[in-house]
Amino acid sequence: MTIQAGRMAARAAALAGLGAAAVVFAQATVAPGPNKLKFPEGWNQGVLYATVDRPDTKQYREFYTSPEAVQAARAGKPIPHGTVITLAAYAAKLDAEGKPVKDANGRFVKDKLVAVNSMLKGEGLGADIPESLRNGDWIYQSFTPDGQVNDKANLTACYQCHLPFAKDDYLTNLAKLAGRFPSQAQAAPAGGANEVAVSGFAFGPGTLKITAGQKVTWVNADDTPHQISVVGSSQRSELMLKGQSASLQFDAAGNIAYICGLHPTMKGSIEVAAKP
Ligand code: HEC
Ligand SMILES: [Cu+2]
Repeated sequence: MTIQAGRMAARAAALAGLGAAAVVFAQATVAPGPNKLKFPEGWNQGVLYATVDRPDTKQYREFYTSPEAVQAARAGKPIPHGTVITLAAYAAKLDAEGKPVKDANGRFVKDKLVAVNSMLKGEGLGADIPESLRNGDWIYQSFTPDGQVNDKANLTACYQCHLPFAKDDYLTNLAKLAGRFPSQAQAAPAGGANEVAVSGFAFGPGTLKITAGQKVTWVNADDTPHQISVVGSSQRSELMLKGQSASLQFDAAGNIAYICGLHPTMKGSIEVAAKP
């Protein structure tokens, strides 16, 4: 295999891992390397408005932005042009067994900074982005902890993954920026029939048994959004923010494998029995 072919195969594999959404937009790409989003010096002096534990990648993440962006979101106004939002990804501190250590509140403890991922909103910035990937006026960049552009980052994937959040100005956590997240109490799954809890980046139960024609409802208890994406099919649920639920109906008997459209390492299945 030539180097070029090898690279393309690796890229195809990386895209495939993203699930069905990625496949639809696989033609258009965004060139890696430097762009108009420069390293946001002093990013950690902005407003820390959210943190997320990521059991799937054993990371702890912090979201930072400007006070102006927070004010706008709280007032229900559009995020102002010139806003940079930065996601700092840290390795989570691990115990002797390699499991993330938890603090008194049950949250991950941060270890080394591994990446600084930013998005910038600016008048007309989206013009450089292929239309099928465009996230309004936003552009994305990934930096190493020392502030260098990460040339290996798959910037196309940034646009693909954030695209479904278009109605929230492409932010996965606009609700959190606006300070209107549902309380923990509302997020608890009701435990009804054919219900799957999404909690700690896992599906419970991992395998659910239903009868053809029935609906399955997922309830997200995590701080981070999730989405159900059926493997080998275009069937996907709505995005679920914390406390939200989404349903899918399965009409044919068989074994259904599904993943989270945003976190493809999250896997679950449904055994659909034929109607008696
Ligand atoms: C696999 C899907 C996926 C990809 C690829 C992705 N993101 Fe995200 N992004 C998310 C999710 C989900 C969150 C919410 C936090 C979390 O779960 O880690 C998020 C959060 C963010 C945030 C915080 C603001 C917000 O509310 O959304 C920034 C900034 C961000 N991502 C930048 C990037 C950049 C830059 C890239 C590309 C280098 C990228 N993302 C690639 C899914 C993705
Ligand atoms: Cu998920």
